[in-house]
Amino acid sequence: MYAWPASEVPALPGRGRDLRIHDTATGGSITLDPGPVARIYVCGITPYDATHMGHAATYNAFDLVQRVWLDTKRQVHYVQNVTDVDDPLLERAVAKGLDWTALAERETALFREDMTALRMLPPRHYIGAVEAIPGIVPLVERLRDAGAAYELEGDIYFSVESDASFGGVSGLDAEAMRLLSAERGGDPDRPGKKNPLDPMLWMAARPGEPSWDGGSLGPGRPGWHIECVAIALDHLGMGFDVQGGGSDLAFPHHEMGASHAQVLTGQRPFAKAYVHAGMVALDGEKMSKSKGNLVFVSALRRDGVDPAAIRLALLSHHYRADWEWTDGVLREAEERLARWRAAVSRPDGPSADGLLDEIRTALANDLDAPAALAAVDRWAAAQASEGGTDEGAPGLVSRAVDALLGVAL
Ligand code: 5CA
Ligand code: ZN
Repeated sequence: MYAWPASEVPALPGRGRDLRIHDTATGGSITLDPGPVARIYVCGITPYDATHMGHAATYNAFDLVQRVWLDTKRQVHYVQNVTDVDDPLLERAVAKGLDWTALAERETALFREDMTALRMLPPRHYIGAVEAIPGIVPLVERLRDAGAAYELEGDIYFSVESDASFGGVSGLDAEAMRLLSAERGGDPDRPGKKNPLDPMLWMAARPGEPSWDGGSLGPGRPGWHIECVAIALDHLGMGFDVQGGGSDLAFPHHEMGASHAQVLTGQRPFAKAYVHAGMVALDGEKMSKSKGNLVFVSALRRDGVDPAAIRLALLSHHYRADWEWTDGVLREAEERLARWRAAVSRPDGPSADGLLDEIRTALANDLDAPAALAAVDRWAAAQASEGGTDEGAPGLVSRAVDALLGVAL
């Protein structure tokens, strides 16, 4: 699928620092050493509703990863999927009386518009689950033929016991896994499974639901985790640098994905770092399509809110924090944007060489965007109070804020 247009990334003097980032699997920070081409896979949307602030916050985190790497003069090979067939999408289409493909296309188109407006750099490959099916089927067949998958009433399940390192991504105990599996798309209580946690790899065709040719698996559709594994292996291979998503994906999605890939290839790890963004809440509860407590990027844009202010609102929270969206968060971001724009609109100002270094240092330190904003705030405050004589400074600040934070001043 096509992704969306890239906003220009202005060139900056010098070179950024290598990214040190928190890895869920080890529970600590690691300095990534990606080589000349950094490889990242970020889990994309299930397109049954519009982009909300939680999605936007998660994609903002991984956009910063891409920007930090670009600033180290590396190429970035970024892959993102679209789960354009899955239970929640089919259920929503039935509830709304819509064709499921039309619903998926409409919401994916809106997501592209939101990402473009927020200046999120596009992935190099943007791949739908449906278009990945021909690559998924042989992987499921291989798992089954290797004894790592089994059939239950026509459906094919992955056996978590086939992976000795299962549990290594989330580090959760069996009881916690069971609870989360039931909450997040699994079916731990289905009778006949070898292990309650075993996830579905291939779902046999159900009456009234779409299905595809599954070769020796029979007609059906793919499970969720194998979708991302097939796309990541096809476009990035094993041992890529970062697997990203919100913290609700650590288990089961990223745990199961790592197991599938490790059993398939006999290699470890699937990803060198598993990076998870915190959850954005509204009125005390995680913002989610199923709960319906949502603030949409597109609705704010329609109300005339500047996308740069939305982006600054996202950046004002550390990506790993769980935080609450409020009108106050947006108001503060709008005020900050106005202060910054006033500061860079003057012909000269205080030197910004130190500021560029501060932004780079903050972002390389586990994407500390709030520290980067505080550094720009200090420069803008100095500009407002004393000003300065450096003619290159306002231009350098706008280029740095655009290139590293994705905010156009
Ligand atoms: N299609 C799958 C991933 S393969 C999926 O989880 N889709 S999603 O539309 O439900 O979520 C898309 C991304 O947004 C995921 O990374 C998810 O972790 C993240 N996300 C969802 N809700 C929130 C929230 N309230 N706060 C932060 N991130 C969220
Ligand atoms: Zn995924």
